Amino acid sequence: MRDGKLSSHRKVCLVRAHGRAPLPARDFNVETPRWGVSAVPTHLFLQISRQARLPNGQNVGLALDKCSAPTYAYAREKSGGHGVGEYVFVAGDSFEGRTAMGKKVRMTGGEIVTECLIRNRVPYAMGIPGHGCLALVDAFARRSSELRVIQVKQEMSAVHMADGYYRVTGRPLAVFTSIGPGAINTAIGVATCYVDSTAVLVITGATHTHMVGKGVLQEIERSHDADFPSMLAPVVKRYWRVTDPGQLPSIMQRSFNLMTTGRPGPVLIDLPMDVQADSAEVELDEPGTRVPLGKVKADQDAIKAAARLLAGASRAVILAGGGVRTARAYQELKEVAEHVGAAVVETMMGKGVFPADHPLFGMHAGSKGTTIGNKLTSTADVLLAVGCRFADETTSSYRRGVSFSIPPTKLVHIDIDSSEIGKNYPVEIGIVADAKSALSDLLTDLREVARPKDYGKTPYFAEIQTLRKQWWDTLKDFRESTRVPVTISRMIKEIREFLDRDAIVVSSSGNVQAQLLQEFPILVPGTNITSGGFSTMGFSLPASLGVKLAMPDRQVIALIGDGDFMMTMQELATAVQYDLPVVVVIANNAAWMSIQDLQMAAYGKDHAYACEFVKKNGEVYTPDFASVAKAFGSWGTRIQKAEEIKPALKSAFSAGKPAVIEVMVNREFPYSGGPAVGWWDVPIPTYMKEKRAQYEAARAEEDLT
Ligand SMILES: Cc1ncc(C[n+]2csc(CCOP(=O)(O)OP(=O)(O)O)c2C)c(N)n1
Ligand SMILES: [Mg+2]
Repeated sequence: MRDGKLSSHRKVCLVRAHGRAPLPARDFNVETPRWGVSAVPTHLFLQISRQARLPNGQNVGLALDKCSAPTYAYAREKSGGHGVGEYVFVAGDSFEGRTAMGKKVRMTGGEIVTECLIRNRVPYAMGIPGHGCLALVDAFARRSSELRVIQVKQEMSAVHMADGYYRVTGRPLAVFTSIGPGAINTAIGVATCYVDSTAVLVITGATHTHMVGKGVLQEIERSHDADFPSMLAPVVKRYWRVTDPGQLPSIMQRSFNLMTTGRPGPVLIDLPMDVQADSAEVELDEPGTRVPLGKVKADQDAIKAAARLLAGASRAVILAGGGVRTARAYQELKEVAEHVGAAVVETMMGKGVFPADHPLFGMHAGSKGTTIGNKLTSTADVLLAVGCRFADETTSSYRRGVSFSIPPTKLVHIDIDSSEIGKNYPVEIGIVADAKSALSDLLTDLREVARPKDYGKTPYFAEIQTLRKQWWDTLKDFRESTRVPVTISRMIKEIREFLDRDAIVVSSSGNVQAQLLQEFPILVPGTNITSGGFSTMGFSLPASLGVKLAMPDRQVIALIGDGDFMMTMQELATAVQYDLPVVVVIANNAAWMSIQDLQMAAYGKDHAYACEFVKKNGEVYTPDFASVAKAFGSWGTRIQKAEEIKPALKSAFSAGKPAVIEVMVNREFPYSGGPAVGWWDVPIPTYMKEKRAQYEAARAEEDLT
């Protein structure tokens, strides 16, 4: 005790249990703990409680609190008759290294980061250790029962995995890396988070503060000393270069506030090796004492005006983006739509915020969208856009009248980020607010200004039903095709029929993603996870692992192209190692087929180049992914016929381990992909004279004011 060491080798972790009332105080003797709290039911722990004595000789009584695993205890100092501090004890650690709220304690940089992660209820840190984060990882090791390290096999995957976890839980995880290449590997993952507005805390190792500029191992110093944060600067909400461990409590607190509030996004803490290992006297605040509460509420006059506009509309459309998902405003969205009889059209990031079997579902607009979506959005009289940024894919590259006609359509744009309002289209009413709060306010005002519309009887409603049917009819050939190998359309039709309503579907760039958007109904809000605006290949597999980590009891399926799979396929090792039984369906066409399809659609059929995987002798090449999967220790099979899909899914979901279904899919254009709708500005080389002239004529119709 005198040297601050606890006598037992077992861990005793006493931390503040958020928001729970403590049980009556009992004494606890920290010198003779017999069980680790996290492993012991609280009532047992109460029985062994005696009295704790701190290094300064003070006695503390402990009040214990029942919580779910890991079980936390609640410690409260009784000095002076009232609780003044809370303590965290870990057997074998020095008290110096543990924290007392409301008191200064000496901790290393690594320990402060670890403590703050635990206090912010971060259960996992994913990453790869290296010499650049040794002291941080050592601090993790001392708290391993409270903060679990997940060993991904490439740092980009760590971010995707954390991202997947965040998207389904709304809770950020931490990613840690060494210095140099390990840190740079995170870039694509971080950019994906930034573009898609998801939160992750990235902590990268960096050159010792006293050696910057010397060119230590993995420092890049030729144009600027130890300047890694500048590489990520455009894709993080904020970064910090820490120079002293004493800065860390404040930085950690600000990083959590920043990444999870407003428009969420990733943040970076660049943590030099010496700062991880050096210590400082720090005082940690009680959790919750510096956390902003509430949502950004809309201007109520603007909401009133929007309600009046919507109530008077006869062709109202709600364009729902990722912001609806971030705010979990599903119910409010549905109620507003039903009150005014508005069609709901979703963006790529918004896919799945509205039940696809609802009669007001207007599907998707844009170049990869649907005919129904484009028709509805381009002919709307009032468009309520919520949590979206009018990206070029959604808007058919802003070509007038293809996906949108603003004006004459009157646009009400709600977004939490004021910079999105007016960026791409002029607004009738621009509202800065959280989507859930604004839609809820709008609903209140709508109820005041108009009775719920009997929308089922309107010609507009009938038109929505006709347009939707027409869209499905155009896909019939593809969806019901008996071709061998199977079309992607047929494959995803079979998959949808097999899956539970609330299965979580993860996808990233490629034909599968585009076709999921066009023809895969998401029935339960929030169950579609996709790399949206950054369209990142390699996202699906690691992101699906993060989803499964968060939702172990749900079906989690990653639908991936072969090219996409090969970018992060090593994470099958992570899936097997951590027993994360996701089902991975690889649509294998031995090509980056979506790009080849684009070459052919934009430039002509004879312009397919550099996309198919062929050997020197012209033979099509593909690895045997089913065998690869088995070699990783997962379940695997290769199929190519439509009727093999459901049985394969059944086996995969009952395999009790990660499973890979390699579906050989049709490579024959146009059966290789989905129909092109809308328009996309793909510049045509001037030497293709005729096509170039058509392209220039179309480009002239782009509304880029
Ligand atoms: C990291 C990354 N590199 C390149 C691209 C450009 N790109 C978009 S889709 C695609 C091909 C995807 O191939 P695959 O996963 O096999 O799906 P397919 O197109 O064959 O359906 C490429 C190269 C991208 N989106 N992301
Ligand atoms: Mg492919």
